[in-house]
Amino acid sequence: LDDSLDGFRLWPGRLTAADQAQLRDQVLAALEAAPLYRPVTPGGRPFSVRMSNLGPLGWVSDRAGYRYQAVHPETGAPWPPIPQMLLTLWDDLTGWPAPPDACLVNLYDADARMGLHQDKDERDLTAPVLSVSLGDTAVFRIGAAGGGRTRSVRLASGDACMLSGPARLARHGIDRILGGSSSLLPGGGRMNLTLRRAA
Ligand code: MD3
Ligand code: FE
Repeated sequence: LDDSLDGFRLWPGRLTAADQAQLRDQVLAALEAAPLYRPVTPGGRPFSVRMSNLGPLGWVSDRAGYRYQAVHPETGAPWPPIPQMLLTLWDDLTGWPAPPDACLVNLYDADARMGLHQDKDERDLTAPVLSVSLGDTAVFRIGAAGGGRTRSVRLASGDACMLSGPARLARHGIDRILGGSSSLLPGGGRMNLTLRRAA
């Protein structure tokens, strides 16, 4: 399209079926300690996506705004650790000299969406973001930070994508979930794991 999305890289099928199943099991176990919850926007509107976090810091949204914090907003407990598989994937794909300190877990049912937005709550906006998709395929939309045309990309189970350079501030969102496209997750749906440098 143009060079404003040059830092967008997609690795289709980066995780084997066995790795996807192992990662699913590890994250579902961690969610026992840090349950999925439904955040609200600063305006008070519930997200259609349910969320939790792994790692030293987690992204939260409530009436007070968007921020990173060290504890689960409902239990008050620290977030569980980021699975080693994801830390290794971060090293292998990003080459960034420091590990991620935040992993947002987004869980989409077949009706969930995420509107176009930019990720700007992190301290160092030059650090990449790495996303791993599990379960149902998503129709992902991405466009340049400055606006204009967007393009649609399917994110399927086991895909990884990295946003760096000019793409780090891209506008992006999830238009829809292709319900029933994967049987990886119990009860269906899609899980997205987003690794970041927050602090
Ligand atoms: C492009 N998540 O958590 S993942 C988010 O599928 C988020 O849950 C979506 O947008 C999801 O903020 C999209 C792909 C992704 C993640 C982070 C990005 C794309 C990005 C950061 C900057 C630009
Ligand atoms: Fe985002």
